[in-house]
Amino acid sequence: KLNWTEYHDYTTIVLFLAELAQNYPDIVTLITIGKTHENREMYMVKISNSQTSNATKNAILVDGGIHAREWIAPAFNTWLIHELVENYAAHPQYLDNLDWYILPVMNPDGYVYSFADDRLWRKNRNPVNGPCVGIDLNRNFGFHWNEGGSAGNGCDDTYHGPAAFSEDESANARDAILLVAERTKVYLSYHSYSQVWLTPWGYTVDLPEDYPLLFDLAQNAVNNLTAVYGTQYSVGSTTGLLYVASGGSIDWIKGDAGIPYAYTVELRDTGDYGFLLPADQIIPNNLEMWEAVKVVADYTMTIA
Ligand code: 0X9
Ligand code: ZN
Repeated sequence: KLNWTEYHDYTTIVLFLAELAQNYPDIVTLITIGKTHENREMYMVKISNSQTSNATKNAILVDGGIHAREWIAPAFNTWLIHELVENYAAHPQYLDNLDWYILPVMNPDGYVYSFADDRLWRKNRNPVNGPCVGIDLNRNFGFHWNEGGSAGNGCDDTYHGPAAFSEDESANARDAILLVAERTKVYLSYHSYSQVWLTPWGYTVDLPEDYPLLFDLAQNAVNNLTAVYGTQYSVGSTTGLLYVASGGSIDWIKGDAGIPYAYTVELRDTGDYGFLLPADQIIPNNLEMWEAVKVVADYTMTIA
């Protein structure tokens, strides 16, 4: 049993997922999707109500923790899993009409390292580059890889790696995502911090042709989020609001995997604490973000 009054290490998170799968066998499947560089098991949680199962439900894919130090992202994802499953009776429509695939921690090695050694670690832990360890997994995805906003120097925090999908973690995520991509309409990639809801593209200042649709859904989601505590989020494209960054997960998700509504969401805060978001903000962060996710889920049910 997990709580959300503190941040949890990888072992504790995995234990929580295993228990949930055991307690709710008709709803939760824990899928192992491969091992990390340091040989940790990576998990994708499938949440699907077998009582209402059919082959045509739309699906929502969620990840977090691509960047190790962004602890609020796994903390939201585990809470989202909890809410969907253990609070099913309060909102059965979200499981009766949708399937969910959640990758709560996409960079387990980095996450463990950020607990044990360096709280501000970002990359994975592959020492491919001599003394400087790690590849930025959010520069390693294979759609317009290495086309700007990523580093070729292995000592840099945005090092894109020796090739697209060179890393175990990004390759495992790619393979697992491709298996479920067809029915998946929405992808939410949780990061922190800065309170922005970003659309593709990251590799170019050009906007996707369906940008108005992506923008409207995001803006509606953010409006309901803000209604909870007044927390402000900005909506826009990655290059419009942040910077050019190629090799990011959402670009590949939209450009290659063909999932139309692909977003990067940067959670609390705007810099007062930054990556060191105090644990007493986990629950408020999660409650307001849940309102946004519900808007997305309601919409996803209507996509043909
Ligand atoms: O730079 C990043 O990877 C993300 N920001 S963070 O501060 N969490 O590192 C933004 C990623 C935006 N999406 C793409 N680059 N496609
Ligand atoms: Zn990040």
